This record gives sequence, C-alpha cells and structure tokens, in this order.
Amino acid sequence: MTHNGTLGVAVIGTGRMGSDHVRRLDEVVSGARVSAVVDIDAARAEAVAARVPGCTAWTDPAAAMASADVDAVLVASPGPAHEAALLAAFEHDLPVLCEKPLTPDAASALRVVQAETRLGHRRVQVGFMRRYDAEFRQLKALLDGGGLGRALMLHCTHRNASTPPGFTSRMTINDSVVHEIDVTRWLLGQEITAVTVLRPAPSGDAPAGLSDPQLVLLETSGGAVVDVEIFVNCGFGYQVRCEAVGERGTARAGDAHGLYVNAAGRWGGEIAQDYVVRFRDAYDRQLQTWVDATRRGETVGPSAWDGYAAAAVCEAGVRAQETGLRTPVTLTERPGLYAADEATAEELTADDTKAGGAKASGTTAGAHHGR
Ligand code: ISE
Repeated sequence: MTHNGTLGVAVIGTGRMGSDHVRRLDEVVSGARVSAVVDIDAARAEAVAARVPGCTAWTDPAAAMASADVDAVLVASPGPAHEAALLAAFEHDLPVLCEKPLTPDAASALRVVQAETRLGHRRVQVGFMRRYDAEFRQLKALLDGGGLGRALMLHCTHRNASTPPGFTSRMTINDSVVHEIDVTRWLLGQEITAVTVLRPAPSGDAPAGLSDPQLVLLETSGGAVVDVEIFVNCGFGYQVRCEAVGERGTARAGDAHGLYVNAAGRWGGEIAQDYVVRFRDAYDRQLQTWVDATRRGETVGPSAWDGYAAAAVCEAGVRAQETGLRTPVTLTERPGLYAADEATAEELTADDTKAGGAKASGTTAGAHHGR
C-alpha cells in the first residue's frame, strides 16, 4: 500500500546510519518519503523530523508502525532493538529494510526467521550493502559466469581508520567481519562451515584490550577457504578489498580510488575515511532497490535467512576468537520460504557485467506478494 504511489517510510533509529538514510530517502531515492522517525531520544527524533516536510516524530516503534501514514519500515536502531522492531513490523505486515546485523545472535535471528515463515511471505531485506556495490556486483557476475573457473579462495582485507569508543573484539566479528561472512555466502553461493581466528600481537595504536588486527579463516561447504584481515585501527583510512582466486584467474574488488593524480613527483589518489563515504553508491542503490521492489509488492535482496546464517557464523567466530580453536558452524534446516533461488534473488544487470556500472537499478527479482 502506498499513498498516491509514494511509499511512506518510518525510519527507526536516528543515529549515524538512521539519519543518513533519512537524508537519502529525502534527497536521493525516488518513490518514497520519510513519513515518521522513531528514536528513544524524543528530542533527537523531533529534530530530525523537523527537517522533513510532513514527517512525525515518535519514541515507540510499534506506535509509529500503527500510523496510517506508514507503508514500510527502515530499521537502523542498535542491533539489540531489531528483533522487537521486526516482530512489530510483522504484526502490521509491513515490508522492512533492516540494517545489519539482523539481530545480535543466532537464537534471536532464528526467531525472526520463524516469525516471517509463519507470516507466509518474505517481508525483510537485510542491509548487507556490499551486494549493491558496483565492483562487488561485477565480481559476482564474473564468478557466476564462470569467467574465473571454480572459485578456490577469497583473500579479503577490511580496514577501518579507527574505532569509536567502546568497540570490542567481539564487535570486530559481529559488526565488521559480518560483511565478509555475507559476501562469502553471496559470492560463492555456499554456506560457511567453520571459523578460525588468529590474533597477532596487537598494534600499538589499538585501544587497550582490543585484538587488532586479526586474521579470520572461513571454510565453506564447497571446499573454498577465505582469509579476512580485519584491522579496525589501521589509521590511514577505510579500505575493503576482496580478491577471488579461481581455477582460471583472479579478480579483485575494492581498488577504486576515484581520481588518480600524477603531480609534484608523486602518483596516487585519496582513500575514503569511512564506510558511509566508500559505500555511498551501494547504500543509495540498496535503498532504491528496496523502495522499487516494495512498491511492486516484492521482497528482494539479502533475506532474514541470510541474516540468521550470518549471525550463526558470527557466533562461531566469537567462540573461535575466544578459544583459539577451529569452530564448526551449525545451521538449522532452511525453511521453504527461503529456497536457495529466492534467498539470493539478485538479478545482475548488464551494468554489473561490465566495468563502471554504478547506477541504481530496480530490476532485481524476488518473492512476490501483495498487501
Ligand atoms: C560498521 O558497523 C560497518 O558496518 C562498516 O561497514 C564496517 O566497516 C565497520 O567495521 C563496522 O563497525
């Protein structure tokens, strides 16, 4: 249901990502408007709402969702608040774009999967935005097209300039490596079966008590091995790379440096300082895809099952980090609602198979349902 064809979206959580999504819905994405914002901090919700014409401010997500003005929900509150927001959205049968993580642990993620299964149709898209990054999509198209032969390994680098106060070693898995966990499942179309974490002597720049950097090894159901360097206080900027090694070649996403300048006896370009900048196009494309699909009555992209699988791998990852042992991952049986073709339903477009295709696309396929 939409109002005059425009999707009224309630944005829950107005922190860094939430307020960036409000701006994106207001200024970048077509076919949607922010009709409500929710934050436990009433003053902050009101300040954000005041900047958007016709937007109301709330402190209770369920109350906002009951408003006639709300057709869909974007969840960008802290992870522990996601489960309640998702279950409330299911009560109103509202489509949801939920920021990662789906929920902070496998048991709560499974409760979300079970609730959506009872609903009988997919309503959740999880915000694994790398699936909407132009280079990652090109890499996916190359692998799917057999251009590299069978994928044998992925070498991943995930570096942040610095961490906010309170960032813990567990968060390096749950907040950061969760992206490589999703990318591995998506690029290879395989489940992750075991996790090992190696912790070198920490950098002198790492906050006390934080293991940084770390090397995370993922093993997959198809026999591939993935190594992830996670280094969240590297100091120089934000850098995410993924190199696929196949039987017949290799390809690497993440080297785009924008303008490349030769001047004053030096060569080079700039490095983005954080993910909001580095993945701006991916966030735009993700949100436009969600709005377009929702207006068509469809749910596409990373599913609640993908969110659950990532949470289960993260849980094993944290155990591996704490014990130093190779830790197997156990998944429950995949409900029929998330049949393999629907769970990864991403129709790659012609743009994705050639260099430089970064424009937003609403041509993804997925589960169809009406409201
Ligand atoms: C953050 O929450 C993100 O999602 C970023 O993409 C990641 O690079 C960062 O490490 C996380 O803290």
